[in-house]
Amino acid sequence: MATAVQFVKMHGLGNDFVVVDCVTHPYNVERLVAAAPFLCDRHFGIGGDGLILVLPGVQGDFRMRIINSDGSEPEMCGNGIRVFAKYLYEHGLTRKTALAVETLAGLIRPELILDGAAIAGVRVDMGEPRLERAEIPMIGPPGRVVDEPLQVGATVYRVTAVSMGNPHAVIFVENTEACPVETLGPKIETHPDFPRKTNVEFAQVVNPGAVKMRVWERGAGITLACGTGACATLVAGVLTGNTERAATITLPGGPLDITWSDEDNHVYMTGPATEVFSGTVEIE
Ligand code: ZDP
Repeated sequence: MATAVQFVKMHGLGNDFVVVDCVTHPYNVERLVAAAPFLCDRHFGIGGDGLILVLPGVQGDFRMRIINSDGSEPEMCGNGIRVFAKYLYEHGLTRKTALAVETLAGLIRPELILDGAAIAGVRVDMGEPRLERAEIPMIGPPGRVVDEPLQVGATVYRVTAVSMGNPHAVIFVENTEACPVETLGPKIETHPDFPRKTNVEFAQVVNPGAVKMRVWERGAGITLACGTGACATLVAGVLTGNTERAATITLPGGPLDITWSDEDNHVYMTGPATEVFSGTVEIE
């Protein structure tokens, strides 16, 4: 029996999501999860890089689940958590401007930046980056993976691996425009050294406070922005001596400000979140 599902279409810098509120509506969550590839399909469905489910929290105020457009479930989503916080506030699910949100990467803390009644942006405490190889996860001996050679076909790339809850392989390049993201991205995503696959960031250092980055996302392909990827890029920039601890990471969809605090070791991300339209869709 088909079910009518209300959704809101939102994005963070063009990284776009179908948002479904399972707090307000008693939808069958597993049926929604199974419908993610259809809902995210740009021709046969609504279209999105992922599906975000708004769920009640137990340890936190709410719980976020994110499903990639291919149906896989990542641990975290940086642009998604900003969108999630905006949704909760503007749709009346909370009056709090500082929230604790449960994710598969632990409690993540977004804070709304208000300009009068409007949300000017969202600042997120993304927690500590995980740098041990086994935490990425990546196959090999103990230690960090910083500027390490990775054989891909006939070519060796130098990668720095960072987990922001989800895995990232950051490669510094001379020019992101010249990068074959659509062909190289999937080869690194599925490289056997990454048992849970990986997101892949191609980063160009403009100066120690400014980086240009293009991304190939695990389970979603090329997207206009990746919040966890921007955080991973800044951390990789610090580990390789390429950047300061605070930098603007400019993605095809626009800039994110990222800071890796030397006080609490947490990564902080600031950027926008936008609602575009809402509607009703039928799922099986
Ligand atoms: O780790 C993954 O499988 C990603 N595709 C999840 C989504 C990450 C995202 N782009 C972000 O902003 O962090 C949404």
